[in-house]
Amino acid sequence: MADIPGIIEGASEGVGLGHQFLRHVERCKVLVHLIDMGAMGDGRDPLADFNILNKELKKYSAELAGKPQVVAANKLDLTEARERLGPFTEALRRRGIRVYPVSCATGEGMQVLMDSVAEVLFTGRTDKIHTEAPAKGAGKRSGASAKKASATRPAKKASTRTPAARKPAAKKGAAKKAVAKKASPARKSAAKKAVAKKGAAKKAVAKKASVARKAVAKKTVRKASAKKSAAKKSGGRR
Ligand SMILES: Nc1nc2c(ncn2[C@@H]2O[C@H](COP(=O)(O)OP(=O)(O)OP(=O)(O)O)[C@@H](O)[C@H]2O)c(=O)[nH]1
Ligand SMILES: [Mg+2]
Repeated sequence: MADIPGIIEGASEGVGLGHQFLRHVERCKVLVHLIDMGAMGDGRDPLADFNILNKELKKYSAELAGKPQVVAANKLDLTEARERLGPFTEALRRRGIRVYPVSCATGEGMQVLMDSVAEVLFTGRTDKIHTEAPAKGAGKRSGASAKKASATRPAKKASTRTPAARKPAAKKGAAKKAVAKKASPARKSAAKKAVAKKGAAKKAVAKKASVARKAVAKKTVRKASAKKSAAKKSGGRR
């Protein structure tokens, strides 16, 4: 843990202590900005202080400026500090940054602040230090809540199971049936032809068989009559 002096405008150009002391926090995982809400005079304003702080931080190191930041609005025991809290909190809320109101003098808000710092430090989760910033052109719905809503929306894959998505499949089935219907008369006539062919062939075979049978019968009749006449001839000689 490192406590460093407040950064003032022009620190990157060497104003005041400069910004080289920032190297002491390069190994820190989380940055806690202690904003003086009661600072008076010289046009001091908490939001302006916060903006200068981040501008100088970025000028020193983008990596350092990209670390999780916890913003504590201090000196809330002072009336003027309390008056500034509303606009400051709202301005940062619009940027998706949560403000922790505290008073180092009274200890007010200190536990909540420390819990959030601990969560970022030990788990890496930053949800507690962010607010639901309004999404660009999304009306009243905030960015984070819009994200949540999209997370609850069913996945594309699931949407294909809706009745509307099922319609094309039903159409496909109907089309298949229509094709089958169209094809069936042709198929039927072909089958009829095949049956007729089979019948004709059977008839032809039967005809051949009957002709052959008749010929055999004729032959036997002829043979029998020849035998008879031969017997007659031999009987007359005796
Ligand atoms: N009323 C009030 N005064 C406070 C509070 N916290 C700090 N102070 C006073 O603010 C002045 C500055 O306090 P420091 O702790 O030196 O502030 P700092 O941010 O460390 O300042 P630098 O290290 O110079 O950047 C001191 O007089 C403190 O007593 C607070 O919560 N309420
Ligand atoms: Mg100090």
